[in-house]
Amino acid sequence: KKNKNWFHSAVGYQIYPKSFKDSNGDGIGDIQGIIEKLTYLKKLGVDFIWLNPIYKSPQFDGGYDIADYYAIDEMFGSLDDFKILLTKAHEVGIKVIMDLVVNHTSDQHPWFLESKKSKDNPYRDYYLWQEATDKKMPNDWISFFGGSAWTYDEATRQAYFHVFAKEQPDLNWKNPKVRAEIYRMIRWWLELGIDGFRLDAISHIQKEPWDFKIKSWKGDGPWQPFMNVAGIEQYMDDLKKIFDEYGALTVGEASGVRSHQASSWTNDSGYINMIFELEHNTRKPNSDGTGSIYAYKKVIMRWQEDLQAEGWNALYLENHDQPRSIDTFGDGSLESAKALAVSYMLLRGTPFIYQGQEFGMTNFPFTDSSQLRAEEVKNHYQALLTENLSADDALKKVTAGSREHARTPLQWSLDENAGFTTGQSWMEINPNFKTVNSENLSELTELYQRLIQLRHDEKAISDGSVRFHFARHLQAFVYERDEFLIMVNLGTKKAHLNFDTTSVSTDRNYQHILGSADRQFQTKMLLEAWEYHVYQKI
Ligand code: ISL
Ligand code: CA
Repeated sequence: KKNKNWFHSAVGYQIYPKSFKDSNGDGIGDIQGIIEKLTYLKKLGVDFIWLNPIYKSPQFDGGYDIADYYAIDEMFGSLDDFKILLTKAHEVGIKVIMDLVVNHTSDQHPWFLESKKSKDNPYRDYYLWQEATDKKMPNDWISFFGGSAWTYDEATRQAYFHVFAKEQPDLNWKNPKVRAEIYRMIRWWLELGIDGFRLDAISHIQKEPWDFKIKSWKGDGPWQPFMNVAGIEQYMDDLKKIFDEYGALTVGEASGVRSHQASSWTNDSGYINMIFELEHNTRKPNSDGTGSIYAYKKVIMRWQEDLQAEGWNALYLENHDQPRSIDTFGDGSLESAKALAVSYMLLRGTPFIYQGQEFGMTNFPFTDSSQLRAEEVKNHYQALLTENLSADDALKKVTAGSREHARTPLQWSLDENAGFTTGQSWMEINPNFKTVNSENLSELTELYQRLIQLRHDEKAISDGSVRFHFARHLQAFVYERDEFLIMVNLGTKKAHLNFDTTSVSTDRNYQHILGSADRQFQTKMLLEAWEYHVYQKI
């Protein structure tokens, strides 16, 4: 009988299919490309892959604008290709989870095309329409991508609601027909044999009444009317029942679910298995796009502690919405990438590796706006130009901290086009691929392999407790997982650590499991830039 908590020792790998591997030379990554790389993934040791959306989509927002929930977009292949991927992945023991995007659809989805037709169309209430004029929207709420959360429709003289782009109208979850459609679709994919879902923007499906007044325009303030709003429980309960029926693996992207609330979302009776915190990267980026290690560390510690008694974290450094961690939290060096890997891979939770992170892919050196691909980034750039910023300054501003950095094609090898495609890549390949590629920087990959192995083999790492030390140190990240002691210097300044001041029992023997240098444990440690160690008490 399979262990319900198998994911405690598992590691996930996130694939952004468009940029993973192109199999047919059209310059766009595809399902057959993923199939080609299954041996690579198996060798890395990951237990499951999460695919960013591959459904039929106009691709206004990287596939997060779905026009048909039951079809694979042609650019990625066919449903048959997908079935082959499932079979072959399962053959080598890799599970497959898909993105579940049900807060909104594309404005090209047949439901919305119908809905737009008239006020009495049977699909009108699939979306959120309200009386408006071209000058006055139903309220002053704003969207995540900037501007009003409403778009006025001249033909029917009403406006529809969208928390993201106007090309992504929000579904009306209050409508039981909508829920029935979504639940049917979820079952359909689970019946097909997928192993679970990453729940996109799930905390936004419930909204406050339209007359709700936004109390603060700072921080998360503007999003309060649609972030984890009371009433979401009934929908999450429905979803949980379906997931449980199939034993589906579920990871929630649920911004607005605070660390102290996340345990009830992810404990044994919670809606989902695990949750991504979105705080470590939305908080604080410095003006040059780099992040602050201390802010990162504090967020991680709080989430670890708040979910310690019950609940489960999904751990990650990178995803398709964030720049590359080697440049945000590291200093671009291989050493920094290694230290970062050790800092999070052994925490309590299920770690995810984002494609290319395992061999140190970096941010892209943007020089021209023609290199931009994401529509909302292009729009932002145009808006800055109209505000009289120079082209250079506008480009700098929109690319600092931009998700575009994560979406450049994977750098497999020294071959032409980095081995990603034999054709013209849909997005420019990072010119550093001759040094940064999966063959050249296997040293970092080997470290990931060892860390994955530790998660698989050691009960203390998969299920043990976590305890932090030197909590107020600005850059040293030190924690115990039962008999394991992990210490990482996440910075270039030397870090002095005196373990006599901690509860770490220094009279025990420590075996050096891995490290950036060969160094025995001492009660006083001096860690050089990016130095890391893992010790095990014997
Ligand atoms: O923006 C947020 C918080 O500041 C998040 O709440 C938001 O839910 C998150 O950015 C959503 O991201 C996901 O959904 C988007 C898509 O563009 C992203 O790529 C995806 O990860 C819309 O579907
Ligand atoms: Ca292709």
